Amino acid sequence: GRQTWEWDPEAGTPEERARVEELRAQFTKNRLTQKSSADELLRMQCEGRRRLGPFTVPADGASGSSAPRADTVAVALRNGMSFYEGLQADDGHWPGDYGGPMFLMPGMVIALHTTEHLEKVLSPQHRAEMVRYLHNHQNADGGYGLHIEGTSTMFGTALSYVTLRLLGVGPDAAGMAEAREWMHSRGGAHHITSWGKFWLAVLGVYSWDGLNPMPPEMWLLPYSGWTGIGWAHPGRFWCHCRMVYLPMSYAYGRRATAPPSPLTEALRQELYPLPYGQINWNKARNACAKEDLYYPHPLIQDVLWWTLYQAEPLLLGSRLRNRALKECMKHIHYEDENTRYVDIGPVNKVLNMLCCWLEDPDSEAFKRHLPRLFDYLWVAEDGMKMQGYNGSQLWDTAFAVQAIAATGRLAKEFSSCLRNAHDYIEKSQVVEEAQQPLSEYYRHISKGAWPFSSRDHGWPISDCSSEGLKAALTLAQMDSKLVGPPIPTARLEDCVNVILSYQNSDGGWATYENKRSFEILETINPSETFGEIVVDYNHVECSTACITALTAFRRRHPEHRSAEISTSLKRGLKYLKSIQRKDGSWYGNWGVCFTYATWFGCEALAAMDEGVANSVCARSAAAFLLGKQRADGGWGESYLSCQDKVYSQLPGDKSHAVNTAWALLALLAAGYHEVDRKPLDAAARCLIRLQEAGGDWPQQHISGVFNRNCMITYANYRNIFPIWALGEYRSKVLGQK
Ligand code: LAN
Repeated sequence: GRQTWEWDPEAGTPEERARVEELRAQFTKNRLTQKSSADELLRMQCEGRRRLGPFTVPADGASGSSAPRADTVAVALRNGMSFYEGLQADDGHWPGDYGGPMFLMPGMVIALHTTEHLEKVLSPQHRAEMVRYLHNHQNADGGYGLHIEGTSTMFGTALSYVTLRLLGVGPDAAGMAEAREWMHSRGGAHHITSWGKFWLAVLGVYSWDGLNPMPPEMWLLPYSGWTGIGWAHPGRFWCHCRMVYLPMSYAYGRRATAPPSPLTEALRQELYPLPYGQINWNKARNACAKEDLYYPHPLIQDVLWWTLYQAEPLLLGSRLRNRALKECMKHIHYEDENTRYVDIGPVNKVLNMLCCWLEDPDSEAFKRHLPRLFDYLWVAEDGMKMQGYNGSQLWDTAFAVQAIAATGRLAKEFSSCLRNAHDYIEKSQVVEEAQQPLSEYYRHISKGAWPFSSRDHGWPISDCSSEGLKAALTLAQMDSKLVGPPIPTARLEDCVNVILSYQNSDGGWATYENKRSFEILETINPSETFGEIVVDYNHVECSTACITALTAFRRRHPEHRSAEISTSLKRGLKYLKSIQRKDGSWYGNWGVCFTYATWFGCEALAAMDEGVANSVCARSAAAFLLGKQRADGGWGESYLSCQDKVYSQLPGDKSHAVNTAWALLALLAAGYHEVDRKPLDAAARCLIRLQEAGGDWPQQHISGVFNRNCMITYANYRNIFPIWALGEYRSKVLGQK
C-alpha cells in the first residue's frame, strides 16, 4: 500500500509529458474544480498497459425522461468499472489524492529545516512541486486557508508564507507581498493559532514565551485514583490529540529551536508589522485572528494556562522536567516502532521525527523516520502536497469491493480486480497486538482489526475494521476460483472481537478507542481552529459501520457469540436513534455532511430490518433527503454544513456526484423505491449525466472533513460511490441480477 513519488525525467512519451503540462496549466486556471493529475498519470500508464474502451456513451444519458433504460445503466456501470479498474495498483489497492489540509506540509518543511535535512531529503523537484502547490492555493485576497477550499486564515497564511521562504522563494516573488499584507492588516503573525505559534517558535521566528504552556509533566499524572485528576490524563485523550501533544510537549519542554540564520532574521521582520523586540509575548499567548477562531478558549482555559505560565520558570530545566521528558521519549519511540515510523498521522509524524533528532541527531530512530516522510507526499496537477494520512488505501479498497459487488452479475467481468483487492484486504488485516503491555502505552487491542491505510501503519479503527470485515464477507460469498480464497473464519472472529470491544456503555462506537473521559474535557481544547478533538466521541458513521458489520457476520456465522452480538446490536440501534435529529437527518463527522451521515443512518436501520414501510425513523430520514433533492435530480451539499451544522447547498445548478450517490444509496436502503421510484430514477439519471465519456466522474467539491472545520479530499469517492449507487439501483429498482 505504500505510495511514493520519484522524479524520472524519462517517464512517459513526449505526448504524455505534454499532456501533464497541459493539465497543470488547466488546473492553475480553474483551481476549484481540480482533478488529480496523478490519477491522470496512472490513467495514461493504464492505457499503455491494456486497451481501455472505446467507451460507449450511454445513449439516452442526457435526455430528460423519467427512468433510465436498463441497458443505459449497465453501460454506465461497465464504463465506470473499466475505468476504475485501470486505476488499481498492482498490490490491489487504489492510490488516490488524500490532500486538502494546508497546515501539514509546513510542519514537515520546518522540521526538516530545523534538523538541517531539508535539502538532503527533498529533491529539487519535490521542492519545486511544493512551491507550485502553495502558489496554486493562494486565495485572491493574498491569504491561505486552513484547507484548499477555505477562506484565508492566519494559520494557513503565516505557515504557507514561511514554508515558501524555506523552500527558497524570495520575499519579493509573486504573491509574497500580498500574503504579508494579509497578515499585517490583521495585526501580524502572532495572531496565529496555538499550533502555528508552536511551529513558528521551533523555527525561531516567534518566542516560546508567547505560547501557552504544554508541560510534559502531564504524562506523570496518575491515570486513575481518588484525586479525580486522572480523568484529564493525556492517556484518556482522543489518540490523535494525545499523539500530537506528546511530541509537542517534549519540544516545548526543551524549547527546541532551529539555529538562527539570516533567513530567520529576515522572517522576524517580514511576519510582523511591528519590530520583533516590541511584541508583547505574554499578550500574544491568547491572540488569535478572528478568521481562525472556530473554538474560542473558555475562561477556565485562560486561568489554567496563566497558572501554568507562572509555574513554567520553575519547571524548565528541573529534575522533574527531565523525568517528564524521558517519559515522553519512551512513548514517542513506542509509537514510532509500532507504526514502523509511519506514525498515526501527519502531525505527529514530523513532530516525532523532530524529537528523535533532538534526543540524538545521529540516532537510528531519526534515520528511520526519513524514508517514511515520502509516504505522506502526493503529487497532482496542483503540485506536491502532504496528505492527511499515509493514504486511505484500506478504506477505499473495502468500499470499492462492496461497490463492485453491488453490481451483481456485472461484477463477474471484474473478478481479477476483485481478486487483487481481496489480496490487499487480506494482507492489511492487523493480525497481532502492538507491543505489550498495551495499558502502559494507553493502547486498545488491535488483533483482528483493519487500519485505515496500510498494515505498516497498523492503528486499529472501529469503522475500518467493520468495512474490512464486510468486504471480506462479501468476497467470501463469491466464487473463490474467481476472487481468491476467503480469509479464515478465525480471523474474522478476531475482528468481531475488536468491534464488540469498541462499543461504549451508551451503545455507540467511537473511532480508535473507547470513550475514556467526559465531554467536559473539551473545555481544555486549546487548538482554536479544531472542534471536538480531546475525547474520542461516538459517531453515527462508526456506529453504523459496526452495526452493519455485525449483522452481516451474524448472517454468515450465526453460531459465533450470537447472544452478545444481539445485545450489542439492540443497544447500538437505540443509540443511533437517539442521535437522529428532529428533521430526520444525522450530522456527518467525517464526510460532507448531513447527506453522508444520513446514508449511514439509513444503512443501520436497514440492517436492523427498518425501512420506510415500518419505521418512523427511516421515513423521516427519507423525507429529509427528498427535501434537499435539486432540480437536476441530484444532491449537492457544501462543506459549510460541517462547520455551521446547518444544511448548506452548493452554489450553481450542477449537483455533486458523490453526494448524489450517498443520497441515492440512503433512499434505496430505506426502501423508498417501493413507495415512489421517480426521485430515484431522477438521481440515477443525474449520475449517468455527470459521468465523463471515459467512464470517470468529475472531481468536484471536497467531500471529507475532520474536527468540524478542516476539509480533506477523498479522490476515490468519485468513482466508488456512483458505481455503488447505480449498482444498487440496478438491482433494487430495475430488478436486474
Ligand atoms: C481520519 C481519516 C479516516 C477517518 C474515518 C475512518 C473515515 C472515520 O470514519 C473515522 C475517523 C478517521 C479515522 C479519521 C480521523 C481524523 C484524521 C485521522 C482523519 C480525517 C485523517 C486526518 C485526521 C487527523 C486528525 C489529521 C491531523 C489533525 C489533527 C487535528 C490531529
